[in-house]
Amino acid sequence: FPLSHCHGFAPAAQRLSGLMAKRRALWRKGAPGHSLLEGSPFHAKATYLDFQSLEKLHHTNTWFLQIFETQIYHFETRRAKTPKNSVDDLDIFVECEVHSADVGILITSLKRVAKDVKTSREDKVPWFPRKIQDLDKCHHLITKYDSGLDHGHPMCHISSLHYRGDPLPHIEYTRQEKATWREVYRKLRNLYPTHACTQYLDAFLQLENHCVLNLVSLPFAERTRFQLRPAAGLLSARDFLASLAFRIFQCTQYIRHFSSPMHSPELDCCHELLGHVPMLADKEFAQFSQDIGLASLGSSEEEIEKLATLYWFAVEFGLCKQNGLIKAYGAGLLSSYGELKYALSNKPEYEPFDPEVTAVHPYQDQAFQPVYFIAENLEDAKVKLQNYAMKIKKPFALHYDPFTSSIEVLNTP
Ligand code: HBI
Ligand code: FE
Repeated sequence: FPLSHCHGFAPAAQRLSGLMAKRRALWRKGAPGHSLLEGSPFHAKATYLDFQSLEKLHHTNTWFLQIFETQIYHFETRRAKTPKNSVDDLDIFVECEVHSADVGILITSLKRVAKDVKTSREDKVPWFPRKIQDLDKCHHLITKYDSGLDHGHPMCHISSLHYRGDPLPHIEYTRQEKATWREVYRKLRNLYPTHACTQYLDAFLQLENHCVLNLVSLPFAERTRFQLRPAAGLLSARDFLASLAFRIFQCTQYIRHFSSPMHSPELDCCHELLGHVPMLADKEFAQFSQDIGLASLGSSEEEIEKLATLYWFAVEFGLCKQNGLIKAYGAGLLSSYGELKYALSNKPEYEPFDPEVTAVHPYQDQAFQPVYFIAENLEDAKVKLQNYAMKIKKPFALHYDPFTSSIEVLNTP
């Protein structure tokens, strides 16, 4: 993959296309196995991929186009040469141009579908946003809008890409969608006094008093200055966590399908507004969320995975002690009637929130969690997370400047 935008570097770009022509010729001669080309200063790479079947080829092809808005210059396949492969195995050769910010994600995603991907890039620090405007590049979706969906499907409402400063997409919810929201809201609201933590209740009541769960910026401005930004769906963990570093929460706007108001396979704005928003208006919790975000910047894939797991067990499914009782602060619980009741019943297992342990605990996204992690209180969770984050190895230190909403990088090598 000859990657990166070549900002005005024509001679180097030519050199690169020369290299690619050679690489292509070699490939046509049937060079075996995998190979890699690193073309500094563009981190250009060429790699041969062996895929199991045509199905994967099809999947990969559309996947490239959708996720990376990729410009593909060349796409060529051949039957795999290795004798042990079945007749269906293919080698694929792709030349494409991707923004350098996307290279790391591209490689990680390739590793999910290809047998063997070699790259020297992992040793380097992955790209991360330094200014709030850079979040315009943090929009990689994991779930994709499928154009085959019928027009009544909630995801048909998704806004296309949003850029900082754009007006918020205005959504005219249908009567059916409003009815869904009302049902979810009423049912859950009954549980909050007994099941939600005080921080949640406090912010929830303030939001209700403003009578505007769709105009949430007001209490936010007074409390934590968290901002919501429209997102088209489930984003990559790296992108999603990076925005938290800037106190920005990427928020979906569509509402779950009316056929199952109490359960949604995808995240939707019932989950965001009833689960996340009130908690983001709490000072300690806002700092906790931002700290996970800051810890993710420039971190390895492995570390991102752990932070995403911490996010899962704390921000989505966290419980905390309060006046001798256990209460919920996780958004996944506070937006799910069934699981909120279950989590505070005597059925699940409880363990104390300890980032080292919690970050590597396997989690469940298809059913109720078999185990929940309990924080002593939100401040304690925040301090424990800060200690955990300090141990993540990075060749630099980061500092967030709230006045300019930007990241200062210290001791860059
Ligand atoms: N994307 N839009 C969006 N909303 C989330 O809550 C979200 C996400 N991507 C990943 C994610 N949450 C978590 O599961 C962690 O991986 C960070
Ligand atoms: Fe969530």
